[in-house]
Amino acid sequence: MAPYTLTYFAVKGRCGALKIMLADKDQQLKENLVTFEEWMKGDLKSTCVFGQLPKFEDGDLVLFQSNAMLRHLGRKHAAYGKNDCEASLIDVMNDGVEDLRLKYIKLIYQEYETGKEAFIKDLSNHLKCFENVLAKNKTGFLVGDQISFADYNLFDLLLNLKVLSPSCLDSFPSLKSFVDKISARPKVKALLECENFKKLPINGNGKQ
Ligand code: GTB
Repeated sequence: MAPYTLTYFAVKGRCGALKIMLADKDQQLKENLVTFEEWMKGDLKSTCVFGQLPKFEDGDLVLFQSNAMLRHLGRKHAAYGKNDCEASLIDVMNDGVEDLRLKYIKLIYQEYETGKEAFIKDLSNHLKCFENVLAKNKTGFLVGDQISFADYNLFDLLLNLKVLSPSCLDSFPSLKSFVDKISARPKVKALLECENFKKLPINGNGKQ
């Protein structure tokens, strides 16, 4: 039996990073796909702490909030640094990824037609911050010398941003190499090439 269960819509959305991390760490995931029709009935929503999905189960432990799920799995699968200071620096990086993801989500769900050009124009300012961190650390990871949940989260977001703006990493060599290296990790590569994963839309409204 898979030790982990994820209940979510049939999109990559807020669970791309989690799926990439679990694949890379050779962990099985059971997925309960929820249709929007089923969600609209409200029964499942009423059981979710914040009225939203994803929901993640690890045995009897039930989690909501995608970043809490990443942290939980980071703790369990050696992807949360080697000591408390590294863990805190990983939190800093993950909060930075979340800030950029929220801007991306706002663009996708609220202002795609009117805001896309301005978003892409401003994107370099955000990417530059991650570029600087990677260039300074030199290990290929955001913090320390081992992969963390913040790396998986940044990687997943960069894949989405490349779909939105294919040239967005062109002036960022460290980010480009970061994406290339994580994409080439054998289990990540296998997931990215797997039809079930590939066919999932990035977002719930068809925009990307
Ligand atoms: N902070 C939370 C987290 O990180 O987990 C945010 C979770 C969240 O935004 N959940 C959205 C949700 O449950 C789904 S992700 N929305 C339903 C509701 O609020 O009632 C975005 C999304 C929206 C729609 C679809 N869709 O239609 O397929 C898929 C994904």
